[in-house]
Amino acid sequence: SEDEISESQDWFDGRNAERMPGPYSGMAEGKNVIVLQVEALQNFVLNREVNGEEITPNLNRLAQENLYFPNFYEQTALGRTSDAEFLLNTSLYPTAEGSAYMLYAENTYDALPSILKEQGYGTNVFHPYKASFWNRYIIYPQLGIDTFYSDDDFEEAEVIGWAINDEAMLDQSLEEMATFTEPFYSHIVTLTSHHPFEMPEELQLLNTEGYDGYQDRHFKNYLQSIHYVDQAIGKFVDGLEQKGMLDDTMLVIYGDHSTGMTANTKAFVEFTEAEDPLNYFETNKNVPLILHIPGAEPKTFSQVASQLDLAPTLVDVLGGDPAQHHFIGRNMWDAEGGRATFRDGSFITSELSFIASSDGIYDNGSCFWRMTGEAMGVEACEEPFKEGSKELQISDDVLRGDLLKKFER
Ligand code: GP9
Repeated sequence: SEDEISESQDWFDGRNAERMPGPYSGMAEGKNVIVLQVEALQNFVLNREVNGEEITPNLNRLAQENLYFPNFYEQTALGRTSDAEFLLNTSLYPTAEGSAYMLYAENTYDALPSILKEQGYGTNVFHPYKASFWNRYIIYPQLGIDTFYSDDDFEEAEVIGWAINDEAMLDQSLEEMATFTEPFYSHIVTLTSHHPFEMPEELQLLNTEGYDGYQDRHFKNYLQSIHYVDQAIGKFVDGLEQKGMLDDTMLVIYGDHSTGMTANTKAFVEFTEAEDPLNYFETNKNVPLILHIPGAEPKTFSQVASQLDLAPTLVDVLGGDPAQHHFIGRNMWDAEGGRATFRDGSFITSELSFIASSDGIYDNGSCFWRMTGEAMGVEACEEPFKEGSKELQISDDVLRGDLLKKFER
């Protein structure tokens, strides 16, 4: 309706009026952009050892040598991997039912690839699976993706789980990228570390003694799988360096979503100290974000940020103006205001965590003071809850009404 259009437009105007250039504004202008979205990569494996060996030595090094957000959260819903892509590209929330990729594939979007295309970028996605899965081949053109390299576009290689292994996939993607006209935007969506994380014997290179019991097999498999993917990522980044491409590339690495391990996976709960509901909630939503911006000094950012914040933040670093677009997320350099709101209304800020009740009744949710883990009355969480709920509503209105087509540009 007309009312919805003007309400949403006003809301975006308000959000845009708050935007400020970040400390790396324009620093990667004209650089290539490679976004490595890693299947089921969670933050709890970084900087941790098993039997004295690092699980993710390459990601640990990359986090240390670049910009690292250890308090970064995933906001996917039923659309899983596709929701993470959607959050990255549009800075809108996933849908509560179904998935945006399936329900709104033909909408008009104000998406990162389209924006970069206007700045002269070639845009593409590498994902070695069926092009029709998650409706990708329908929505990608709407997001501004020129070329989609899907299963048939990769050469044969050993299949692990759903597709050719990440090492071969990354290798082939790199060879292809090296032929691209610059600047380019490449979104790589990995797949080897997909649930149930089973790896061939000869690629189980981590000593997981102590995690081999029947109940914990899942956790053990996950560690092996992520250890393998870490090695593949290390090789990919070395390859970028050897080809002289790393200095001309803004590289973004993050985990798409949680592992699906529940509070019943004993080894996981023990390893992450996620015994109580608050720790489990926070650990389960926490994925790493690593940004390589050529010339930026290494730094770790402790603020809360989320997948929704990627598009506005990247546009700013790449020399565009996020205030000219319709992003719900915020600039993640803002140390104070960070909030990760999840599809069910739960949220995490630097001070508070709110776990929404499954009956949807606000008062039945649980509000915690994060510093101490102390439970608070729900009133303490009301303000950030309302802000997040408003964002969810705006996002839903935009999708249902295909409003981005109707806004005055
Ligand atoms: C397959 C991949 C599946 O293309 O996206 O990942 P999922 O969505 O099941 O995590």
